[in-house]
Order: sequence, then structure tokens, then C-alpha cells
Amino acid sequence: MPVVRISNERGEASIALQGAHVLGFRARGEVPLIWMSEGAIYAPAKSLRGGVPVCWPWFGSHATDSNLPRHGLARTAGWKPISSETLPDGRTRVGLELTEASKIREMCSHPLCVQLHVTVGSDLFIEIETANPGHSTFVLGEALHAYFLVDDVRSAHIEGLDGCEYIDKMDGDSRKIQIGPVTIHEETDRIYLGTGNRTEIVDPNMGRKIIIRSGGSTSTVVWNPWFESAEKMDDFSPDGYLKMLCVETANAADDVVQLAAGATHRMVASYSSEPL
Ligand code: TA6
Repeated sequence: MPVVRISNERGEASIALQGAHVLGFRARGEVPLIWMSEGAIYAPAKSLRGGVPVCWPWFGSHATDSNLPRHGLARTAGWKPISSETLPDGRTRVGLELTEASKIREMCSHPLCVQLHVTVGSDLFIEIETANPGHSTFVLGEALHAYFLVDDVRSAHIEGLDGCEYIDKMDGDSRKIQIGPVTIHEETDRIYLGTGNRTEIVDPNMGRKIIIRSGGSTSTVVWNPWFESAEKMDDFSPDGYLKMLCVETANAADDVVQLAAGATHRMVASYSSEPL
């Protein structure tokens, strides 16, 4: 599987061209930020378990056609590198473009162009930009479905979602309000709506917090499959679910983007860590 590898004085990352999928990132001299399943299956048309899958141009099941792939087509499509530059501060910025325009037209019944830029320094910065060259509005759903590495998900918690409304996928899509930090002690699958631009995964066992900053995004998805659902998947290693936590910068459910003809939308996320 062709992979772009980026390494500079501040950090290193790799990105699979299938899916423009960030496979890993670490700041120089630090523990990796991103979790990748030991059981991930590297095969054509198969989304990789872990890293940062790109869900685009819809999130979850397609709104009207259940035959279309979950989370859209970007994460298994072919992308090509379009740029690579060293920024004045020493970071490296790489651009990728989804090449399969005909697949987009066929699956979305709409023309769309999408580019992803990944900037590697002591933080990882991902930008996804969608242009609508068509003649009508396109309803865009998207997520950077990041899997973060934690020591033990039962000991970690998420801050920054207190007071937000969420859709609880584990409870018949019922709507609830988050009170306090999010903790994970069972299968968890939630879309938080109207979220702000900063969430943190506090991981006392690792002695760090992971800081997720976002822009152009108003939803945050939190997911951990827990034991039984992870066991049913062919690409989760045993106990892998304890080592990961997805906190996804998204525009989903009520927060999908109405992308007008001729308009462009940009969603960004940056991932960094600090000692506790
Ligand atoms: O983002 C959460 C979610 O949509 C969950 O419902 C769960 O199924 C997860 O994504 C993984 O989806 P995948 O299609 O990659 O197995």
C-alpha cells in the first residue's frame, strides 16, 4: 500500500494514499498520539482500523441509500499527492487530492472536489476542503475519525463537551445532555452537537492530555466499541478497545453543511499533547 512518510525535526507521520488515511503521528521524542490496530487489514477497498479515517461526504449511513458505503467513499478511495512544502517554521505540509471524480459523481449524484492537507510538526494539523462545482446545494457530512492512543480507556476522560446535547446511538438515537466530563465504561457511540473548538482527552496513566482543536466543525463524535462489538470486528486485536478512544472532529446529523453551488467548506483539526 503506497504510503507518504514525513519526518522532520519536530515530528513524524505516515499517510496511506488509499483513503488519505493518516496511519500514525508522533512528536519527536514523544509517545505516539494516534492508535493503529495491530489487526488492521491493509487491503484495497477496506478501511483501515485506527489512524485517522476520512469520513466524507457523508457520515455514518447514507441518508437515503443504505447500499452506499458507511462513512462515504473517501476513506477507501485513491488519493494522489499534489504538493509538499517545508514551512518557514520547519513543519512539513503535504497536500492530497481525491482522484476518483467519476466515483464521486456516481455515488453522490453530484460533482465535488476534495483536498486534504496534513501538516506535521510537534502537532498534527489536518485540513479538509470541499468544493462544490455543481449547480445546486450539496448536503455535506464529514468527520476526521481520529483514533487516539490511551493507556486504558477506563481511566481516561474527555473534557470540553459538558452541557452539549448528544445523540446516543446506543440508546435508540435518544437525545441527552452531557453533564461533566465524558467517561467510557461500556460501548459508547455518540454524536455531540453544537460543540466548541477544543476538547481534551485526559489520560492520567500516561501523564498527558491530548488536545483536539477544531475549526469549521460543529459536531464531535465519541466512539469506543467496548469488548463485544470489537470482538465481532475482524480488525481489532484483543483488548485493542482499551487502548483507543475516537474523538472525531465532524459535521454530522443536525450539523451537516449546506454547501451552496460554487462554495467551498474547510474543516480543520489539530492534535497535540501536554504533560499533566
Ligand atoms: O464514528 C462512530 C462510528 O460511526 C460508530 O458507529 C462505529 O461503527 C464506528 O464509527 C466505526 O465504523 P466503521 O465503519 O469504521 O467500522
